[in-house]
Amino acid sequence: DLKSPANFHWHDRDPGPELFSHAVLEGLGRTDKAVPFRFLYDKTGSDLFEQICRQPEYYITRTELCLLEDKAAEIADIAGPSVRLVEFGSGESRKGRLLLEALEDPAAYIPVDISKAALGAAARQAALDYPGLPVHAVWADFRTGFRLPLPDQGRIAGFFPGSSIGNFTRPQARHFLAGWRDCLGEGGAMIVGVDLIKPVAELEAAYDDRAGVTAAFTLNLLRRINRELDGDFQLSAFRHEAHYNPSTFAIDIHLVSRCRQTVTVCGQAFDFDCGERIHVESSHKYDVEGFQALAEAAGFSPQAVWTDKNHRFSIHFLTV
Ligand code: AVJ
Repeated sequence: DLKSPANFHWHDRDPGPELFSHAVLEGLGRTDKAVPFRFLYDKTGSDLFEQICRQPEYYITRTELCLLEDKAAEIADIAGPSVRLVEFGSGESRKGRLLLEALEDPAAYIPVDISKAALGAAARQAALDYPGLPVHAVWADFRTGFRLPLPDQGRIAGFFPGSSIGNFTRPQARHFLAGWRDCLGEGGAMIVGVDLIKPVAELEAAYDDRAGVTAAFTLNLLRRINRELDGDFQLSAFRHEAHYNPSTFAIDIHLVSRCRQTVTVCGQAFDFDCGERIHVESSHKYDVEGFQALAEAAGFSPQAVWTDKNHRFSIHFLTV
């Protein structure tokens, strides 16, 4: 293992490999086949996701980064001094570090991610670059609750960038926020990046880029099942599909079987009709008022909101 600086701490909350086989066998056994989105993010999946973020059609990452750069001082001003910053889905920690740079005297940085490789590298680098700042890397699935390793001083600000909250349905998002509201306690804050509702063509292009990176990202799930669960998926027999559902305000991503076929995973057989789909991810979109109403239903008060001039993306500052 790499030698770590003294201000670096590692916390292992991984749910473990048994859950992958259980989720896949259970999910493929259903009439509406589905695999939870968290399993898209193995090492290859996380690398592909970083590549998605650089595709011209995928406006989310660059729009949010610009907005953060623009507004970091205002965000830091509302947050106040000595904040303990908890970043959910920290990835390369680019966005968290933007905020850390702006915050007055941050008391701790607590990146949380399900990709062990990305988390380890990014958190260790942050610890090296900010030697006075305690960095607590938490390897966990933030959908499920987990104990936060918290040094005991300062306001807690949860930071949930990238519209990762869009992976949840609206009731799940409310439940997630309500759970953290209780965990943050009085004075706690939540800074949430939320993708905005926009014309369908723009949304669908963002989830089906011309270079095929998003398709490769989705199909990587089958490669992972083949490798880790002794599966025999033929990747060429499935295709990536991303459609906007106007009744749920969500992009729904599926793997679609190109033919009638039987696939084996962990010695169990699963039949697919031609055109039968596996749901792998959804990305819910909000308008500003809709997200504020959801936050209020979860026990937060909306303090401030910023959007870019093209109204593609929003950053909300919520307090307990
Ligand atoms: C990580 C949930 C923010 O929904 O935009 C992007 C995931 N999947 N392209 C999103 C994703 C395919 C992404 N989030």
